[in-house]
Amino acid sequence: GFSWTSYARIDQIYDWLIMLSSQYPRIVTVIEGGRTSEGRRILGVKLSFQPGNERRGVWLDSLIHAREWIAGATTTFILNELLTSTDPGVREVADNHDWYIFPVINPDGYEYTHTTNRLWRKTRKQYGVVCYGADPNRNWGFRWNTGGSSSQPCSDTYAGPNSFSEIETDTLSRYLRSIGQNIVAYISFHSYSQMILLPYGHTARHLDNYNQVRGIGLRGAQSLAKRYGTQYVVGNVAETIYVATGSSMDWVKDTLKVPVALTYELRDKGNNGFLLPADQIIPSGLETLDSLVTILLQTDRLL
Ligand code: 0X9
Ligand code: ZN
Repeated sequence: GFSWTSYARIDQIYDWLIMLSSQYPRIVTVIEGGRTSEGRRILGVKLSFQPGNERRGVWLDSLIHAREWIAGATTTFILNELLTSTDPGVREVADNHDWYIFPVINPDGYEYTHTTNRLWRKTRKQYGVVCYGADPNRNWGFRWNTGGSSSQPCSDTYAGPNSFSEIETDTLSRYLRSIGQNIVAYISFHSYSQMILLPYGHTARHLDNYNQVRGIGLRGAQSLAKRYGTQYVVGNVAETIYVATGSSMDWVKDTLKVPVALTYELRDKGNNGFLLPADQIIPSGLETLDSLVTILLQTDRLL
């Protein structure tokens, strides 16, 4: 069975998603959101607790960066809570939205971190003789390769030869376009640093509805800290960590005009880094869900 006491492999995660769709046939639908260069599917689920009644959509994704294992485990934890929790806040946000949840959007890279190189970050498409992979969070077509990315194929932040050169980002962006008009919150989970990051990555300027979304993010960070005292910093990508272009969040914010687009950098702050012990999956999941509930209640109020 599936548990949150260890990190699951890609096949276990996909089997679990398929199992959920048979256990909750009226609520859970398995979706193929895209494909990979090694021929895998990018599987996710759509949850609708009011089938037939369209609700505003919330998108969650993780493991665009292969080594950030806590991000995928947190996403599956939250998915499970949305289906099973009896907490009134969780139930309110669960029941009142349609959910698009993709725990592993770089499955080739994720499998490679289990078989060969625990610290692999990128996709697995071959570039030239010796290099593999582009950074799928530098490959999207908004301000592509204009800062904080590399043109060297062996670099960990290789932007790719052109935007959407990766099958993963190309196919997933098409799927996102197809449902985009319904999405009110796009949330991408990464690790590590304990931050809630806001668009954009190319400039430290506070664009679009920055002030509103920052207020929502701060409320989220407050809720998160209440459970165990874990501190998160909230702010624009370029001013809070570094300039970075071609991210999924920035493309979604600009192209789909999603009101709330956020990138979480989950636990920890470098003590374990990407190698976060599995006994932190459940605490990280609980505190992150606390913040997500607050963020979505605030988002609903904003619209
Ligand atoms: O560099 C990244 O892609 C993210 N940090 S990580 O350590 N997980 O690799 C931050 C992404 C920030 N998002 C934008 N550039 N919009
Ligand atoms: Zn990342």
